[in-house]
Amino acid sequence: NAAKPPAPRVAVVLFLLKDESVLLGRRRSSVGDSTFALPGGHLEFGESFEACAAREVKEETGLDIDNIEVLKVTNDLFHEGAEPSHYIMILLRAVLANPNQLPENLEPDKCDGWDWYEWDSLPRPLFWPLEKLLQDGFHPFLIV
Ligand code: 8DG
Ligand code: MG
Ligand code: MG
Repeated sequence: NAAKPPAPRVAVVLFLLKDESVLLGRRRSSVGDSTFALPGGHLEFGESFEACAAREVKEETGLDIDNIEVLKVTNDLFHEGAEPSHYIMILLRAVLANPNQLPENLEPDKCDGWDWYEWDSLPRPLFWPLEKLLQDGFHPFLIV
């Protein structure tokens, strides 16, 4: 059997908004290691974008979300891992179902910990696809 040729994958990435802040965690990964990134992960077979965002943020932080909306799609190539990877990125936003719920670091092998960061003073370095979106003027709070 020949090895499967590489194929694009679908990633679902969430801007979880609270007041003027977004939830970010520092990645532990061969791709984007030590950079600040959004919660998210891979779309599973048969899953909606909204269900995937809710599942990934629950698995990674324990948080429950509401008002889930798709904002944008990007197409990104990553060259920094052992093998190149290609992602179709679905960007969503949501708010906390319960504003008093606190994030937990449920996958400490993949993240140093989650916290809220004000949009106007985000930590650096950001994971580069996120930095690229910001450079392009993307603003998750202002989209109607
Ligand atoms: P899974 O096994 O739980 O499905 O996947 P994961 O381990 O949670 O995957 P991930 O690396 O968190 O997300 C999948 C891909 O999404 C990642 O390799 C690259 C892409 N991605 C971006 N920007 C961001 C971002 O800000 N956060 C996250 N988590 N992924 C992002 O391009
Ligand atoms: Mg995940
Ligand atoms: Mg993830």
